[in-house]
Amino acid sequence: MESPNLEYTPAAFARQGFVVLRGVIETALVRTVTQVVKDSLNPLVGPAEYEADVGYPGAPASRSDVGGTTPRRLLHAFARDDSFRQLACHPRLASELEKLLGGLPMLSQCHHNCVMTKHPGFSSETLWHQDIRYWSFDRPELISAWFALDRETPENGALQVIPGTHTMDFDRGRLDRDLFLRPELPDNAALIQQAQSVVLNAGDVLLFHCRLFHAAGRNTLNQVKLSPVFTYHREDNLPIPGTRSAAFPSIALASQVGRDS
Ligand SMILES: O=C(O)CCC(=O)C(=O)O
Repeated sequence: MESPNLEYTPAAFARQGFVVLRGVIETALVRTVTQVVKDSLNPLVGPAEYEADVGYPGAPASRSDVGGTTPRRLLHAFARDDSFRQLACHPRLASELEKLLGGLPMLSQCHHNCVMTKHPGFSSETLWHQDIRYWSFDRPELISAWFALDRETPENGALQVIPGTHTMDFDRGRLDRDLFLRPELPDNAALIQQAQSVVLNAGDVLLFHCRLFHAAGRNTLNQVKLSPVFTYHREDNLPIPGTRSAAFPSIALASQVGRDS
């Protein structure tokens, strides 16, 4: 796996399905969010999802097993604290999203809207998938923002991506029961060979398309990795009524400008 070309341009996003905005989140905000997350882990402030709940490779088999209460995601991040709202509605991010989506960005409170907490010892592996597989919108045109609060590398389970897969069509047979890529199929194996690990530093933001295949390994280091993640759609790309994607209202980023200043 090589390091990707991380230069940011809208053309690079259209081609690769991801880009990294380098160093856009101020150090003070990174520190504040990190502290809020750490305070929310011990004691745990719910709602949270546990490693044992997802059943991914490497996860404890149940909540009563050793490591079974390891949190995997702190849910409903946007409503938790002003610092998350500052992160999710960061003006630089808002302006880049507006360019990439081609219109006013809205934050979905139904998807991601969480802090991924990858703990040493009990974190699990996430297999190759497209986020859109369980989401229901008018069009599959959403972008997620993955915020690095510290360095993210393959050793602590950084995200891996397969460039260009957001524009490809996949027959149902290439995916397993849970809509993960079947790595044993030669076509899929060839695609996975092209994967890149996205190395991030504190303050970087990875933007990736909801159809981009991505995966992540376990955290093999001795420090927890904390990564807030939010998802955005254009104001005219709406969740389908009655689906999980419509369970909570989306937030217009423009409505949040200046709110915390
Ligand atoms: O294991 C990870 O950090 C990746 C999580 C992920 O890709 C997802 O939740 O969609």
